[in-house]
Amino acid sequence: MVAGGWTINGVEPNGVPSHVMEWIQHWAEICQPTDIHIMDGSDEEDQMLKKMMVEQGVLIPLTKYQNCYLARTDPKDVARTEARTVISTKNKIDTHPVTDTYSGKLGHWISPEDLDKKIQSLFPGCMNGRTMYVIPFSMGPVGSQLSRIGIEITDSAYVSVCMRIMTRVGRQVLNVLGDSPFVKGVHSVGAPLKPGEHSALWPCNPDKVLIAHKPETSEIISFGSGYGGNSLLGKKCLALRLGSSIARKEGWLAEHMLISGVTMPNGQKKYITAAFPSCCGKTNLAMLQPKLPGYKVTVVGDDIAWLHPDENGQLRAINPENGFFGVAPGTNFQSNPYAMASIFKDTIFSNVALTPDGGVWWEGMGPKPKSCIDWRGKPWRASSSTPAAHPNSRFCTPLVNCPVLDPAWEDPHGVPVSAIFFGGRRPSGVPLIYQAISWEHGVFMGAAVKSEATAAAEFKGKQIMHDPFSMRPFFGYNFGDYLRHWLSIGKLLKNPPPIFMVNWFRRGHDGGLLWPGFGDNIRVLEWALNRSAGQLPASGRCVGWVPTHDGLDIHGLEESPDMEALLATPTRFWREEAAEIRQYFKSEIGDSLPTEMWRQLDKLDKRIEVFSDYNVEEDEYHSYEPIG
Ligand code: GTP
Ligand code: SPV
Ligand code: MN
Repeated sequence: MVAGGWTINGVEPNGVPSHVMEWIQHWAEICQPTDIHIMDGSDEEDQMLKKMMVEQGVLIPLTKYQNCYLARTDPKDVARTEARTVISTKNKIDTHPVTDTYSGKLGHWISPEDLDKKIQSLFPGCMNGRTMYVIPFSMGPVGSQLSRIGIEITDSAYVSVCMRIMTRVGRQVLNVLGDSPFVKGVHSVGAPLKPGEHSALWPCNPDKVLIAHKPETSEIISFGSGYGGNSLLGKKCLALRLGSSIARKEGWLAEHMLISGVTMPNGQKKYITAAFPSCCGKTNLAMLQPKLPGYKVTVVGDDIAWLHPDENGQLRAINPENGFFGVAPGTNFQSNPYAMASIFKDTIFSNVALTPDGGVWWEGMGPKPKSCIDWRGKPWRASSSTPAAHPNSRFCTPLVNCPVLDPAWEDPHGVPVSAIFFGGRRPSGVPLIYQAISWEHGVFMGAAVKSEATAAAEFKGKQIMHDPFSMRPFFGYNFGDYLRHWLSIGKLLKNPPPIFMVNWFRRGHDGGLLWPGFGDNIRVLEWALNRSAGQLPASGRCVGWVPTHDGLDIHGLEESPDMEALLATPTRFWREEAAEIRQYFKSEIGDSLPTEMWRQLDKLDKRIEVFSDYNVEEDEYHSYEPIG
């Protein structure tokens, strides 16, 4: 009934392993919550928590839909806070590839001593006046060899109900855990209450945010933010930051990737994975409705992939998650019909607009409502100059809602991977698609990914930033070692999957997008899968293999795309790009960079000169003016 004086759900915590109880008690003594609730994951519990939050005004029921709610965050707590996200290792070099000219761009390091000091200054009494929820969760199917168990302590009921969507939560997880170790996650919104004091609708502590990871002890400490990526600790914190570090030790990969099945008109099915930076199209590609006849795409995951080489040298992927935490703006019945078919039941929306009929709206969803309540809770009119929904507003939806969920989405052994994609938002210079010449070249391509900044993290403007492997915000260890690990995984694979780079975001002279994107991206996947099967010729260029001028099926497109502009590899652009990558490698990765990456860069330099007659589009680069 009690743990160190705390009532637990008012009942005996039967079946909670003693090492878990000791850990809960340890943190309860520090955080001083009013009471403790160990989540059982049941529907009744879910409804109880939602009802409570509705009464408190934290959740707004969306009467137009079934079991859907809206949460509005504090305007200062709308995205991941990369500058306050840290990795703590004994030695700095285990976190960040360069220590002498440390920039923190590839992982913010903090010493264990300094982290302890911060924790001691932030956590004592931080849950005063609040309930401490204890969430046992499994990343990956409960009981699978490839899954990992974590327990999150949090003082946010919102986090508890979202974790139940995004992960597998409940007593069955504790049963599987037994007396084994688990990943320990501690989260507080950092807003204790004095007796009689009322909580803000979205309690948080933006000035004191800290998202810390201790890979050496499998611990996560998160303070001050309730935003998804900062507070749902199974997702980026466990599945990517700690996950990548665990994966390195155990010989697999934890990646910021979607996983999808593509069934071709001949009935053959291939699985692909794709890494695009945050807010660059994973959810959309993962469940695309193909605009080419005879194709079908089914989704295994839209954000995170755990990739294991199996005993036959085949790369296999599982999605450790149980839900979608997807970007709302831009989602509509044309761009992503299967997302639209998924999100109007059992969903928690954050920072979207509320329509008068109890529904939601966001920019790019469809016709503007005449009026609504915007994401800040203020009246909004179609003539308003500010967006009604925050650009990083999201839907949090169970995977099982998706009508094109792949039948193997919970296969404990994972699905076989036939092709790997990288991509980003590149307004100029980077072709719609190209193929790496080798696994090593593909690893280089991943290392050199750049993309326009988006609203998913707190950055200003549309600067083009390095985001290697789309993992810059999520590396759990030294990026040089990460590259070495990728190179070594290639050696374990019998037929390493071909690696491609895609770019849906190239712009023409008028500043408009050259490629329709979304469902038409199947045309690009088709080319890649035919290349993987060795069934298509391609044109060798400086970047790698590029489709021949008629290589892509563009029949049936409303407007004929300018394929020459989409596939051009302007020499001048690539000279500057290669020089810039060299500079980046030198300053940000330094001596940690595997020599193979320098070799790949030298080869790129050579190819740029050999293929320099492909410079017809040279002035494209200079005429581009970023729009918006
Ligand atoms: P995270 O959840 O942040 O990791 O993002 P994500 O990679 O899953 O991005 P998502 O698919 O949610 O897309 C983000 C934004 O890009 C949305 O506004 C989409 O409408 C837009 N987008 C996605 N695919 C395409 C595309 O093919 N073309 C264009 N023009 N926009 C796209
Ligand atoms: C991303 O930013 O890449 C996301 C959203 O997928 S979050 O989980 O908040 O990181
Ligand atoms: Mn993501």
